[in-house]
Amino acid sequence: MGMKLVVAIVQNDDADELIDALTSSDYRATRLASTGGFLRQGNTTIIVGIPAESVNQVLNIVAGHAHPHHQNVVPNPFPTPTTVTMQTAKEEPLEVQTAKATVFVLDLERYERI
Ligand code: 2BA
Repeated sequence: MGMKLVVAIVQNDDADELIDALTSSDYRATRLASTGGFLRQGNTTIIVGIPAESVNQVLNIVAGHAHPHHQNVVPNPFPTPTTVTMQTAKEEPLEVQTAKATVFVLDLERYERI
């Protein structure tokens, strides 16, 4: 069976626990510092190369060790074109509820440890 690359974007606060859970289940994972395009705040991207039959187990681990994040976004007093669209007419804080994780599953053409 083929290989897959799971790319999971999670909140920074969830990353340690998730990495621990993946490595203790014998998955190799890489943690990348990343920044959300909407909030412009740090998040963590975790990539995991796995056999295709392990995808469901890895997604279950991600779901079990990541949490939705709730936040009120205070409008930027020096808005860029993107943040302008986040503001209401009265510039009230915008309520944002993230998912536990945003996950992409990609076909992996080749996986080697040389
Ligand atoms: P951000 O882009 O900073 O987005 C953080 C949260 O803001 C999102 O949570 C969503 O609740 C809200 N949000 C994002 N874009 C929005 C918009 N145009 N209008 C209203 N609300 C919006 P999540 O959806 O859970 O996403 C969390 C992070 O996952 C994102 O951080 C981004 O870094 C990544 N992400 C989500 N969807 C993605 C995609 N299709 N492609 C690449 N990265 C993605």
